[in-house]
Amino acid sequence: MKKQALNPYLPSWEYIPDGEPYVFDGRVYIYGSHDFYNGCVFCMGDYVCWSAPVDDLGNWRYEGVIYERNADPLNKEGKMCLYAPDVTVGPDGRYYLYYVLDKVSCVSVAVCDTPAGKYEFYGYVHYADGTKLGERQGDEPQFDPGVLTEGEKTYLYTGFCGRGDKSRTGAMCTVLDKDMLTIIEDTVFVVPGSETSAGSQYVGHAFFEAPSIRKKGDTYYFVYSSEVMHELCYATSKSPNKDFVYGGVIVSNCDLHIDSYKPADMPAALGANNHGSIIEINGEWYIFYHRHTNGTWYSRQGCAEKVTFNEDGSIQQAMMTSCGLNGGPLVGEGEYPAYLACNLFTDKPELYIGNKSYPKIAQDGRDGDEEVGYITDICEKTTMGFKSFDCQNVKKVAVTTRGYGNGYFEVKSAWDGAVLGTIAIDFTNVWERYEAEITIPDGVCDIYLTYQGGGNPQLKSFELIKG
Ligand code: FUB
Repeated sequence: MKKQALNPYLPSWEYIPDGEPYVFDGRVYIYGSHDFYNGCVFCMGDYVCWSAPVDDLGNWRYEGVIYERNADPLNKEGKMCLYAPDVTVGPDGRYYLYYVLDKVSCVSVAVCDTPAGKYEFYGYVHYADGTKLGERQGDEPQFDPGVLTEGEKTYLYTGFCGRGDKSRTGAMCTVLDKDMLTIIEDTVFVVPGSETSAGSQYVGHAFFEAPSIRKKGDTYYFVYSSEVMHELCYATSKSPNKDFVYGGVIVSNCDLHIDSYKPADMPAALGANNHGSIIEINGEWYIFYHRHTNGTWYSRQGCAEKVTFNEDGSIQQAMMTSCGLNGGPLVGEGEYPAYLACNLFTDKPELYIGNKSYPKIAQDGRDGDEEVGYITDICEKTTMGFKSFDCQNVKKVAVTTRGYGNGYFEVKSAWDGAVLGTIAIDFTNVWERYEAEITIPDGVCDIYLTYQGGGNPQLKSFELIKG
């Protein structure tokens, strides 16, 4: 049985940000960092991998740990974190994993014969004389490698440019030999950072981090996180390491700039840093990115949305949804977990996550406990949006809540739309289900719940019930 694909696409207790998707032998593999639920910093875990059949994107399989953090000779004690990796297939047909540890400036490489087997440490990217890239006088520190192999050359894209840091120039590209380690073309800068973007087309969207590269037809798409962090932007070129032209925003993890259902400058989810890439799966293109949970920057989860290319190759910004890889709306019947909320805001929308008392997605237990996520710290006028559902003859809606909440949920099909009905809830220390007769209009429809009342209830799920 095919499962519906959801956002986030992995189980809600898994925290894999910085996702780089690739299709190998009929399966989509996702390579990313590994955050912890309640982690105190980014990337506290070993690299793990998940995969799904290209024609069943709701059916993800855990491939296990593919690389342990202390496998790198520089990190024998495991005190450094494995930051965002990328994978490429070398000219020898083997899979090469590129990454940078959080406290060093060089690029490490590991290798494996299969996409998701046990990767083994292989070496550091270096100049012909053996000096590591990032350690030669004048080198800028290496960060967030993105890789593309063409023939015997591998293009390595790196960089991190904080606002105000004049020591950083922009995103870099360095060409490696067929051994996947030795530099054969020196580093060039391909996209400016905020300190070098003045007067360029990149102003306001200068390179921050998360370089990633894909090729579509004869065009290279350079995907990166911009200086505002929550957005993934792109630039295009006919060449892998020069002449990139700014394209636009592909996705923002707070849906900024999207003006179809809200004002463009209104954040509709809690944003923060972002990292991912585009990929073609079964003839459709998607953007993979991550969202933020638990009121912190350190518990990020992978999401994906379909992307639309215009005739000229430009990309339309994708809206955040609850059903990204599903290829269409979710079935408008049955119980859906609240952690699928793609919109979450109060009457004072916040752009960046971090306010501990703001509503958020959380889970019970500790990292690794397979506890399904829910929304906590709901306060008066909290709105939770779920997109989209194919509804026919829905006559009742139920919610399951717990906690100190004494009020009601308004049910709507637009966050600022007419109230279709209300569901009253009460204080409870266990999950309790409440239902009301509410007709949802037939057709493809979004579900919005707005809480009105006192206290701070938690929402486990909602249910669409046919008449
Ligand atoms: O995951 C750790 C760091 O956060 C990555 O290396 C960056 O791209 C950002 O997502």
